[in-house]
Amino acid sequence: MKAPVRVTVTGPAGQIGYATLFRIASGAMFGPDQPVFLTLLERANPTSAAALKGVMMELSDCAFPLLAGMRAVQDPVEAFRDCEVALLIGARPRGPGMERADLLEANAAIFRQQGQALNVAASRNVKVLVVGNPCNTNAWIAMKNAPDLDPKCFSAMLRLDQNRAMSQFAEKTGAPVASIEHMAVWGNHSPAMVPDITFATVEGKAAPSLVDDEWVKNDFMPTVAKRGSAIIAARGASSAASAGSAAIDHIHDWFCGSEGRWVTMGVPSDGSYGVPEGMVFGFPCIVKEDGSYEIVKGLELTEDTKARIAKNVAELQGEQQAVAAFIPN
Ligand code: NAX
Repeated sequence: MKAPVRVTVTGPAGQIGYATLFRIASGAMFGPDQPVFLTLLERANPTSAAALKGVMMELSDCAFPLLAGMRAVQDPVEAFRDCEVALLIGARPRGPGMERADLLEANAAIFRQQGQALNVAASRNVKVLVVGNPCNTNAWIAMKNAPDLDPKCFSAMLRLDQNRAMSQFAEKTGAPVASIEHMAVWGNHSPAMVPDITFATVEGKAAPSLVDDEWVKNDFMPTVAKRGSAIIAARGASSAASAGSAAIDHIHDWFCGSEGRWVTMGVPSDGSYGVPEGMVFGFPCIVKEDGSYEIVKGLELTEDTKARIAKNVAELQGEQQAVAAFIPN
């Protein structure tokens, strides 16, 4: 039997936590022969603690053969001790009357503390996925506060946006989702994101040849970018199962390799495509079998995509300025 992978999940009592933990423990994230040990970090208040206790009772009741153990920990340093995979889902939601700047600052405080704790305690090869919004900037804050870890340990979740793009395109063309390759989503996990079919293929055929440009600009791109709001309007609650599923996909492919497929990850830029170095940005990536990844390079972007990427860079620079006080010199 392999040694268990040590996974830390924050916000485990929330709705995405609930949609993710059981699938991690069942083997969906690391495969059917890889045990896991779960460490769960919730907010220190009686309601959250009670809800987490219930989640742990249910995890226990599943008798998952791959769940080697679990524990709830309130101190971030202890929670990240030796962890190999960290899912940072817990975040402060926007409350009534809260301005965008207040939201950025409230989350900056959380992700600074968690970055510092990861820096001290996590495995030097830890794979960190930030789901909590604003996820690109939260991942950047955690990364900047963990100077002893390789910046490539940190990522933000844009996989849900890629999955949404693939399924919208599959629906339009009538092709199975599995036949779509090289779908990309560039930028920030915000309505400014850039779903991009330029390089995509469907059953080997060039995607742009299968649909008209007007549909791409006026239907496909806004539908993908605003899907989160459409889910809230329909369900009365934000995406949870699909977000959890995307987190499983993201870590699965980062941990096991993407077998040559493009996967969209929010990762620190290496300066490619005019994105400032270090900015956490959605790029198409290929992950090798050893878990190292590369941004796909040398793509000929359309002028429209370049302009939209520049808009995302400006948006993220604005977010970075708003949280500058949380970044060490
Ligand atoms: P919930 O409010 O249901 O759950 C959040 C949980 O995090 C709560 O249990 C809360 O107590 C806990 N928490 C808050 N601060 C914490 C801290 N400092 N340490 C540990 N736990 C903490 O939200 P949920 O629907 O699960 O969403 C979680 C986050 O994911 C939100 O920020 C949400 O905006 C974001 N999302 C990101 C997506 C993405 O694609 N990147 C898509 C889905 C989702 O919108």
